[in-house]
Amino acid sequence: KKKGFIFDLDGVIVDTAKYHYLAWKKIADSLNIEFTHEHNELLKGVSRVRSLDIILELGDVQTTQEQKELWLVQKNEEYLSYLVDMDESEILPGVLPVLNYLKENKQFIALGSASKNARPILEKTGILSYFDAIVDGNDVSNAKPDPEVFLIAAKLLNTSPSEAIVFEDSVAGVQAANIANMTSIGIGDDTILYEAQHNFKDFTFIGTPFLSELIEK
Ligand code: B16
Ligand code: MG
Repeated sequence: KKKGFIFDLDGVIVDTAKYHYLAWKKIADSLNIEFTHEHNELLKGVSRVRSLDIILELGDVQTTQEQKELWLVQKNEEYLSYLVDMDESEILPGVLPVLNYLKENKQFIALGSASKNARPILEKTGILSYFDAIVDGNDVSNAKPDPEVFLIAAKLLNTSPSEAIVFEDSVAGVQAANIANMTSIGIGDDTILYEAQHNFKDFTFIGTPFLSELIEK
């Protein structure tokens, strides 16, 4: 059988959250807003624009649209500077074997990410060619938990939502997959991602029997 496997990017394929954090931290520091790693959890899977709003809310800062645009550009430039040296060593453990298994078994593979920088990250890490479709922050207007990103991905893969499987590390992403009527697989802490149908701490815990069962189901 041919299923559609949809991967989130940050927190699933690569740990870019640490770079997002450093870049936002610079903006927050300049505004004297306290911004911790715990606060950073609130930004996972959330769009760039919404992330800035969350940080400004933390500091109770009100500002103009023009100023926000400047900070958004500044943040992204800082973020991109951390991606310059990115290579395949940043792919999270267990991801490549799963991608290879799915390819060998002729499954469809898509990316479903909120990031507008998804394509260069896939290129730099050398895995762009695995993906039959890429849906990212440039293609969607509604953020997760809205299922838009995954529905577009399934459509591009020519699979119905019930034949699609989503790997997600964020609560909003798991909810989006569930709303879309797709199989949701949480990657990370199962006490946080308890809404997912299946959960694994990371991809090294996903064996081929589990994958073949998903394919045959
Ligand atoms: P960018 P994902 C998301 O990626 C990140 O989790 C989130 O923290 C970030 O704000 C968002 O991408 C937008 O990223 O600024 O590069 O457009 O988890 O949906 O792959
Ligand atoms: Mg994510």
